[in-house]
Order: sequence, then C-alpha cells, then structure tokens
Amino acid sequence: MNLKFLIRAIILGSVFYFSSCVTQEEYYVKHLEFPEGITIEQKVDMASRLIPTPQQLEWQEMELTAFLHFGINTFTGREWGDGKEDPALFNPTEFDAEQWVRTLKEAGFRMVILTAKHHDGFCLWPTKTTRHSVASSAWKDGKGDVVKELRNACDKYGMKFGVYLSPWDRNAECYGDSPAYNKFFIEQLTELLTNYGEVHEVWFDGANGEGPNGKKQVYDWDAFYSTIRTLQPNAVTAIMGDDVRWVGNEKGLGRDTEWSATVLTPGVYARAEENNKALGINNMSKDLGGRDMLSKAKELFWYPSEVDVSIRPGWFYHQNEDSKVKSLKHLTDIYFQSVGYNSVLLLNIPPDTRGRINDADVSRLKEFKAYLDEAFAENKVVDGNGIWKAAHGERKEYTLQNNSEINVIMLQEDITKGQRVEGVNIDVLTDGQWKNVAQGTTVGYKRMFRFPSVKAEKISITITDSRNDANVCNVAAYYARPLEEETGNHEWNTLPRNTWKVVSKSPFVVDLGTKVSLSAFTYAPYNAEARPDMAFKYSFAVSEDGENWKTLKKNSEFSNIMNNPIPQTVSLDGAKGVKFIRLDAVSVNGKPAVVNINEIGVSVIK
Ligand code: FUL
Repeated sequence: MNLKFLIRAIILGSVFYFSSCVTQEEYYVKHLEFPEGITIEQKVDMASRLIPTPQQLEWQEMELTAFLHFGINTFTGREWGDGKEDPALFNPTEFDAEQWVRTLKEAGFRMVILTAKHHDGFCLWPTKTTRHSVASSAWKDGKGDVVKELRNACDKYGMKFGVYLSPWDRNAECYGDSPAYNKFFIEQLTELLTNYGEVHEVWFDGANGEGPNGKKQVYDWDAFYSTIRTLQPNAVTAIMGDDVRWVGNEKGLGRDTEWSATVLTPGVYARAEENNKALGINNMSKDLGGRDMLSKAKELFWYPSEVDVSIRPGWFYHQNEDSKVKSLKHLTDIYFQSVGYNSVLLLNIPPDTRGRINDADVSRLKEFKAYLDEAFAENKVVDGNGIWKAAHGERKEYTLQNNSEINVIMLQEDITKGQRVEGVNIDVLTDGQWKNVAQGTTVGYKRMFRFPSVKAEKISITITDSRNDANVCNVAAYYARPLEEETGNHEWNTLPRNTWKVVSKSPFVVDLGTKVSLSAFTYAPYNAEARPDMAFKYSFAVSEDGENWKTLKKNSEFSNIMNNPIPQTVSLDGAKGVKFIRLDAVSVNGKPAVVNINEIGVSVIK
C-alpha cells in the first residue's frame, strides 16, 4: 500500500498494525473508504484487511443466540398488536424467566434478546414514560418487571442479555410528532440501558409508520446511537444498527457466499439510501461483497450477517402452533445454513401464556442440542487446527482418523486478520482415489460443507481464490447423522378447491360451490415468498347468495407478511351458511392486491 493511501486511511478510520519479524500488516477496523481512482486490485487488497471490532468478534463467536418474543401479543394471539390492547390482558400464570434461560443455556445458546417493547408499545418493564406497561397489568398486581427477572436469570446462568426495543410504536400518543417521540424513545432506551446491567446487543427493526397526527415519524438514529454508545459501549447494534446485519429473510436461510466485509451501507447512516441505490443493493441482495461489488463501491463495512428465524411459524406464541414447532431436520438445516454459512443464528423461542417456554419447544431444543453434540463430538481430522497461511491456489492435505466416515467439513478463517477466502475446493481420498466432494466461495468465521457420507483416509483443501494470503485457522471433519423429514399434517384448507369458482379477482370473490360453516380462513402467499402485490391490509366478508354480504373482518392486516410470508390463519365468528367469500385486500403500496385461489384456504366446521 502506498503512503498516500495509508495516510488517508488513518485519517478516515482506525488502522491497526500487527507486526511480525517479517512483515507489517495494516488493518482497518469495521469500516474503510476507498480512495478515489484506485484499481480493483488495490481495493481487494484493502478489503482483505478489514477486521471486526472486539465486540463484533465476541458476538460472532457466540454462534447461537435466542430471541424471546413475549408481550401483549402472547395474550391476544396476534403477531402485531395495534396498541389499543388493554394492559390488563398481560397476565402470565406461571411466569418463570429462570426456566427460559435454563432451557436455552442447556440447549447451547449464549445470549437471549427480549422484546422489551414490540410494535404495540406495551413495555415489559415498569417504565416511567407510559402507562402502557406491565405496571398497568394484573400480573403481580402491577409490580412485576419481566426485564429485571430475565436479567437476574441471565446472571444466575451466565447468559448474555440483549434487548429489542421497537422504534415503531402504535400506542404512543406522540408517535409521528418526531422530536417528541424521539425524546420519549431515548428515555425508554436510557431506562433499559441503565437499570438492567450489561446489555450485549441492542436490536432495532426498521418498521416505521404514521402517528395519530397522520405524520410519518422521522427517527433520530444518531441520537439513539449516541445513547447506546454512551450507556453500553460494548453492546453491538443490530439491524437498524451498524454492527450486525439482517440476513434479508425470516426463513432461517443464510447465503452460501456470505461476506462479512460488505459494501452494504448500514441503514442508520444518512448516506445509506444513496450509497445502496447507486450499487443497486439491499439486505436481500445475493452479492454484498464480491469483486464486482468492490469495483463499484466507495466504502466497505465489517457488517456480518445475523439469521433471525422463529422455531414456530409466528414470532409470538400461539397455542394453535404447538404442533407446528419446526422439525429437528428443519432446525438442523437452519443451523447449517446460518452458523455454517458465516452467520450468527438468532432463533426465536416465544414463551407461552403461562410465561414459560412451552413443552413442545423445550423437547425440540433438547433434541437439537443432542443432535449437535453427537454430530460434533468427534473431529475426524487429526491435524487441522494450526494456522495455515494459504496463498492463492495453494492445496493442503489433512489426515483423518482410521476408518473415518464423514459428511461435513468445517473451515474457519482467523477473521482478526480479515475475511479472505473467495474460492475453495474440497476433495477426499477414498479407496486410493481423490474425489471432489464440495466447492464453495467464502469461508469467513465459519463455513460448513455438507455432502453425501464417504469413507475416507485424507481430505484436501485447495484455496482456489483469495484476497492476499488466507489465514485458515481450523479444518475439521464430522459425521452428522442424516435426518428424515417428519410428515406433519399442516393443512390449512379443508374444503377441496375443485368445487370453487373465482367470481371476481379484485376484490377476490370465490363461490365455494357448497354451503358451509367456517371457523377460519387462511391467506398463504404462493411459495411462502414475498411479492410487492401480495395482500397486506384487508376486509373479509361472507355471503350465502353472493349479493348480501356480512363483513367479519374490517381494516385488518396480515401483520409482518412482507418479512415472513407464511400462511396466516384468521379465526372467524358467526360464519354459518357461507357459500361465497370475499377478500378485499390491498398490498403494502396501497394498490389492489393480486390474490390467487391456491393462496386461500378455509377451515370448515363439520
Ligand atoms: C420484524 C417484526 O415486524 C416482527 O414482528 C418480528 O419482531 C421480527 C423479528 O422483526 O421486523
């Protein structure tokens, strides 16, 4: 690197030197700006020396973290409350935060993040800022504090603790009056970050709406961030934060090419929109750090991915989802596609109306832990954990224990020296022949490759592409017992569609062909994929003759459907003698939604 660039880099960000007797390497911590006019090779060289902060590193090493969605929605059966709920509804009958933390600790989780306030504005601690909190609930005669009990349980079990505080607040009177609400929000944040010991992660999502005054709230992210930095300097800030990036979906799917050194500008920076638009990227983009991206980018961030997903279809507890807890196979697939894809897994386990983690989730977590313990009990590579400084194209052989059968290979880079591997090839020596079992791109903190089981004597790793010499610090091989998918009955339509006729597309009217009583209807976006034209706000009506309609749901919403496009079942009262159903829906952008017959289901009372 020439002197001009070095001086510039020192001015623009923190730069570290790691000296050895031979060379001096210079590192950029968390962020760097590319000087104008430099070549792609110079950019790649700089990118290879971008490293995490100590907090980001500690966070990455946790691997397994847990979300706890708990609040007023637990008691109303909703996913997004509208803020008009009566606080008296919050009344867990056997609240036990120690049971949460013990369960999660035993399952291998290292941190819990609690929804201290979700979009409905109900606070799980007795805040001074609003009466819409546990203090106005029946629980413990209004003297309870969920945040405090969880904090104490975390201390008891040695668990790290984080908070989710929703900026979007559908209860606060001042929401929409931007300066007033920002002040209110900072007061809430200050209470949480002052009165509950050390906080390791602060999680803000970006949801934003209008307040009662009809105005859109403008958040003061800078002020929120300086509050965090002052009160909890060691906390990482997630999603609408600049330490931890949302992976881009709520399905538990990481990317097989996952750059922690990424060109995506965190959404909290004022320049984010302009920068990301110029690159044509967002959180969902496939490539966030490859050479193509580097060539166009002006700056680079250490902004690693967090995969947030719920163990159940919804984020909050709903009794009718007790039978829909994700299967062990599904959970382990998520594990390999998150932790195994250079991400941290943030798995949501929502406590139930008793205020305990439900037995269905507890037993699944036990199976999950037992499975991982078994799979990772024995590393079959004999000599894999020294540092291998691998030059571009370099190949190295590793010996396996005698008679090894393997189907997982784990690679790790020493990310304190940057993320560098861009291409890797994995071969195994089986029956005296080398056979290719996996090829990949990025490695990062951890990358696991799965392939059909093979008996092998050796494995070989070739770093086919890298940004400067890669620092591979672990090569391991395991046998993870293959799992079969359970066949569950998750049917949400009980009336065969062959009798149905679509009468109108917008609003969407169906003649069911027969007169029935309905207990519920379901909207299930095709392929569980989000589309801009899918339904969001809706009214639902039923009719016997297709002319006289009874509206059963008015101004309702399929909450969070854009982020989590799974089937949403809506219970109905008084739907007897129904031959026609009408869904009058608009999409997120306010235009009439496009609904397909296969996306609608009904539950018929027999
Ligand atoms: C989303 C929210 O809207 C969901 O309800 C949930 O909290 C998820 C983790 O983040 O943005």
